[in-house]
Amino acid sequence: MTKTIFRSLTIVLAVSIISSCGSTPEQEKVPESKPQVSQPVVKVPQAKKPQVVRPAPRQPARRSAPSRSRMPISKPSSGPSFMGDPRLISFINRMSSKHGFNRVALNRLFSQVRRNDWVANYMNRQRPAKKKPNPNGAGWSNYRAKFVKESKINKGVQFWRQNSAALQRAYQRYGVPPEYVVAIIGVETNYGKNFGKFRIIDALTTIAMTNRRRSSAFFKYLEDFLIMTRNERMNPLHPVGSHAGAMGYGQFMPSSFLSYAVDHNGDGVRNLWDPVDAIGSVANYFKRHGWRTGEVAAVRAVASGRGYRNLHSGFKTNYSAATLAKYGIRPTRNVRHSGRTSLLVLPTYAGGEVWLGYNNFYVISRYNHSTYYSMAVHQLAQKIKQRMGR
Ligand SMILES: [Ca+2]
Repeated sequence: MTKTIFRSLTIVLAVSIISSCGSTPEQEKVPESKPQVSQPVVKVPQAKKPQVVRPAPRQPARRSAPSRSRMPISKPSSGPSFMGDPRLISFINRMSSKHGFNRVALNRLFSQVRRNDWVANYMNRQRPAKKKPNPNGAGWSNYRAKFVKESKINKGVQFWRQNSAALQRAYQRYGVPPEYVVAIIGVETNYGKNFGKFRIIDALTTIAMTNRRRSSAFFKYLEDFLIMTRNERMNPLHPVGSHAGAMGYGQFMPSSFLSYAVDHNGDGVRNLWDPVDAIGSVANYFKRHGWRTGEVAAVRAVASGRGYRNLHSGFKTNYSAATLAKYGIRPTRNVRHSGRTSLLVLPTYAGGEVWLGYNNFYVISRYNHSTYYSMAVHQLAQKIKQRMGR
């Protein structure tokens, strides 16, 4: 997950877009400052404040290098090196003075880093998100069809069964139910099928060096990535990910890795290409963003009349029960929740659906700042849970 920025529109339609710099579900993400989902989009959860990592930590004796079989290794990109560019020299100097990296080693490393032309062109085509109403007015129907579908539900059941011990342990430790962890991983990478095909250090360096708007954000990701690979004893030339540098089963950006990744299988390293570590890390991400165990994330609502259409909707909204009642909106069932209540109006071919989103729905949106994304995760989670007979 990761970070990005975007402004979400209170209007549901608007929600469907904006890019973010995180991961995109199944590699359709568009890096932006805030994760946002747009159509093929999706964002990457953003870490709030990456922890400060101190220079050259000593590795505990039990630490071992992450298992290579779990981490796909990519080939270098084909473009030129950035060696000699003053911005790269300045970055290397900063990594040396701030974090104790060896300059010679970093120069050797960056002599092997290559510009990725596809990434440079793609990112430079991205523009800040603008609201664009879905032409057929059924944005949610289209989005839902991509992520809440039979194949994803079935694979989610399979992933749950294969990782039931890790999911149960994550539930005990972080209080986040398995179905939500499974659904995030399903939406982000189709359960590990689509990690992305880009060498991460090439992608991050290319964006930092070629994209004026995102340069400083991506130099920071690059900094965090190098700290990660040093801490976890990975070769920085090996990890593979999305075009924006999102990593592993849950598509964490490097800043989110430093803040939220955990060693859930206890082998001494945090490796997000390992499903067990990824499960613990997604659960920890939710817990740290305020997940409340035992509360419902969202519930379908009924609305009488059309007055509610004058209200803003989306994961950012927060209405009192009195206001919702005044506009004729009520939940279809009483559920356990606390904190905020967001009005979620989702345009469909059938004319639209009205939902109420609670605290845990908002927590899901911290992964990708989008109402559609969060509702897809919620509904996929519920479908998988039902199929599991829970
Ligand atoms: Ca581990």
